[in-house]
Amino acid sequence: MANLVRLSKFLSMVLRHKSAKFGLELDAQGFTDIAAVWDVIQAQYGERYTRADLDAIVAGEQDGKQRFEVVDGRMRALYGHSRVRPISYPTVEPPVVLYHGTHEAALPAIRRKGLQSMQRQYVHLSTTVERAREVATRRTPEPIILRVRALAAYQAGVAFHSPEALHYLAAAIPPAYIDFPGD
Ligand code: HQG
Repeated sequence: MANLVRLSKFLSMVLRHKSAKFGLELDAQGFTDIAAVWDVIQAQYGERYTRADLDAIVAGEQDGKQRFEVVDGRMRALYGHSRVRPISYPTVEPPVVLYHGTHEAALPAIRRKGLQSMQRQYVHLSTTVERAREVATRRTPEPIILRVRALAAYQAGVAFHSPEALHYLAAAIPPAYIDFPGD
């Protein structure tokens, strides 16, 4: 079977960061014709992937996480854009608690300044401890799981967005709403 994770990573790179390099024009909300995306895939990989593989990635089948959406024949990355191209997500009420996995070295700064979006446009928060741990395992074998009192933050005016079911985005989380392990 063709490697869907590889294709998903390629499409994240193209639709989040490098659309111009691949000749794609994104509209103000980050969409481009899925036919043009399919052309880019064929130019890059020849016949390695099928059109059904592209649909599988849009559905998140490669690892259960939805990173893209297609609306009326147009496709976009749901989040993660490096350009100043803010997708205007609706604001939603978050669950009482969300989780963020991080690494030991980041803790002093997070205690002082809270969670910040760093190189991305938003802080990424997970609905489950397991997912938060997976995210942090990209950086460290011993993740630290922070518990974010999301509903309280929301009630105090922090805006939350949820482009897909397992994750929430926020511009920043002040330290007052973060529970650190061992405190
Ligand atoms: C840390 C993947 C110092 C933060 C995953 C993290 C995720 C701070 C790192 C998504 C800090 C940023 C996002 C502060 C936060 N001082 N460090 N004040 N605040 N940090 O990669 O959350 O596969 O930008 O803890 O599935 O690790 O791309 O964010 O360690 O959902 O679709 O700074 O990326 O999605 O790292 O991962 P990242 P993340 P995709």
